[in-house]
Amino acid sequence: MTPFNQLAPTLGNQYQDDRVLRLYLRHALPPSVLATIEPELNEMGEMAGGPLHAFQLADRLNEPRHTPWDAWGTRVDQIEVSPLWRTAEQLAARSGLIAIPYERQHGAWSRVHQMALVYLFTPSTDVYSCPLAMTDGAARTLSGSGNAALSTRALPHLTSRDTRQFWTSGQWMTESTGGSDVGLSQTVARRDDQGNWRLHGRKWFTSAITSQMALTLARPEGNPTGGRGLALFYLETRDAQGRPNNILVHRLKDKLGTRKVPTAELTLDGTLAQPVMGLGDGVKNISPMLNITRTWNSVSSVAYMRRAVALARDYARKRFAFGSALAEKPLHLDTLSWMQAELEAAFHLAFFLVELIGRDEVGQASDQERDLLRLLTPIVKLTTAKQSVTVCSEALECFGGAGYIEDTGLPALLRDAQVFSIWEGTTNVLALDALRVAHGGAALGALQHHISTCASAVQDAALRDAAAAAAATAGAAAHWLKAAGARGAPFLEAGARRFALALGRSLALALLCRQGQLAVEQGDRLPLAAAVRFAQHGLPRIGADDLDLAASLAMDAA
Ligand code: MFK
Repeated sequence: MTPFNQLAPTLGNQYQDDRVLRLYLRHALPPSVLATIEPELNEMGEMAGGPLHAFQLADRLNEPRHTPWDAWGTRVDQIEVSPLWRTAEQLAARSGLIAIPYERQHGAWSRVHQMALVYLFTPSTDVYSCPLAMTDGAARTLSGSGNAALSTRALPHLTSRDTRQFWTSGQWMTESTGGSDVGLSQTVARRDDQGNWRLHGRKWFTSAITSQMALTLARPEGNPTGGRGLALFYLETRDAQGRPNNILVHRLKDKLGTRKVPTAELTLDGTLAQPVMGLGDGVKNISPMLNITRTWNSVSSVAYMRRAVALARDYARKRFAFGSALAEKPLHLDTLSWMQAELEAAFHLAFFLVELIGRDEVGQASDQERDLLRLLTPIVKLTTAKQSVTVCSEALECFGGAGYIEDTGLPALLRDAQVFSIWEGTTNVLALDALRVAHGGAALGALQHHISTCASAVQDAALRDAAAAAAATAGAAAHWLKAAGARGAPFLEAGARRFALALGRSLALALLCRQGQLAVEQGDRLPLAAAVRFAQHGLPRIGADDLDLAASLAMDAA
């Protein structure tokens, strides 16, 4: 008897096959913009589903290598990245993945143009999106810094399409005193005899160490403690001769996922650096970078969900069990439709954020939109990251045991997705950030207004209940904020995650409903199906807490 071999899942052109992306772009972009960028999307989609995906599978076991010394005892700290990463860097530069929003060929739509390409590129390049995110964040921070000398020096490299000129940037914030509580940083900045600033300290988690420059935080000697006493510094990792800038790489991190990303522990041992924007307020001054990298995180979270669903869907057609293909089994279809609804919701959240950034960058955002952008950056990051872990985990299960086997390439999806909720601000730290923004100003009102506007555009009967549920959930969250605020700070803090998720998921549903209405008018009922499905399972409740009881439960102490 011929032994049975299961057909592996395969991918087609990841732009052509992406109904959600294509429909969104058709509705969101002026037709002339879409016509101009579509060939690039098509080409990226072809690569991502074809040669790049094959390369990724072949490159699976390659990991970055650190060589501290050369044969003759000179400290070199050479880092060799995987062949896939070397190709990804070239492709990213040539495709303008950083350049596009700075060239601004399509005005406010340039961010959508960039992120649509990033969305296609990301799942086939093993988190090369990490250095790209930080590069974009550094470019954005420098271009808004008012520091002409540093901008003139670095921006042409960061935004270059020429692979020989292109630089990436690191974002070196994390120290062992606190990943989230950056104000605890111990790195000191001191002037040398020539009046140059030199940094002394240990950075505990620096991605990606192969970058040519980094933005980092250090405390000028004599400054007060906390985030305000830190200053934002620019450094180049090597001098003109290629020697390390008094940076000692101790080791690369042994991480659960993102295995291709060379993340280092290092000591700054008199590293030459320049202040970017004065000698204080470092946390505030680096926040433009954080907001850009958090947006990349959101888009990457969705991109991973998209890849997980694409593979699981293809497999459902190829895998036969109990007499039929998985694609003919009602329960398997129910699972896939739940995954697709989560993906579509996350997609619209992430691209709504991208649109807001694009408008802000060209000065077209209203005050209300700027408030929304500040509130939604943490909310969209934390919401989509959690969705990505859940959907990638479910996708592995769609393959049964094969999803747990390394050389299928599938486990890496889940391992990588797990980082999205951890780096760039954990769920709880971002929820507290969102809480502070919502508590202090007009942003929550702007969000509720936007959700109501989406809901009121809905006419289809099947969508009306879903849209009303979105508005009601956001209303309940706003009501909770008032009630918990009246009870005191611990009540607010305890509910912050549920509050942020309630807002994120109600906005996602409202956007799905709006998209569903537009599509229904053109005879397409799939976005409507996603909205209805998401409404059935997707809206969290938030109520009054008994904090003492919750604390006892948490610590299992009667
Ligand atoms: C796939 C692509 C993904 C990208 C890959 C990147 C890999 C890189 C790996 C990493 O670098 S991981 C490290 C990331 N670390 C973090 O994200 C830190 C998480 N912690 C926080 O975000 C904390 O909330 C924070 C450090 C900001 C708290 O610090 P502080 O010292 O308590 O600051 P505070 O008081 O919250 O804020 C100081 C000022 O900055 C305030 O303004 P004012 O001085 O005017 O009051 C804040 O409003 C402002 N601020 C803080 N966060 C902001 C912000 N402004 C705008 N946007 C923000 N996000």
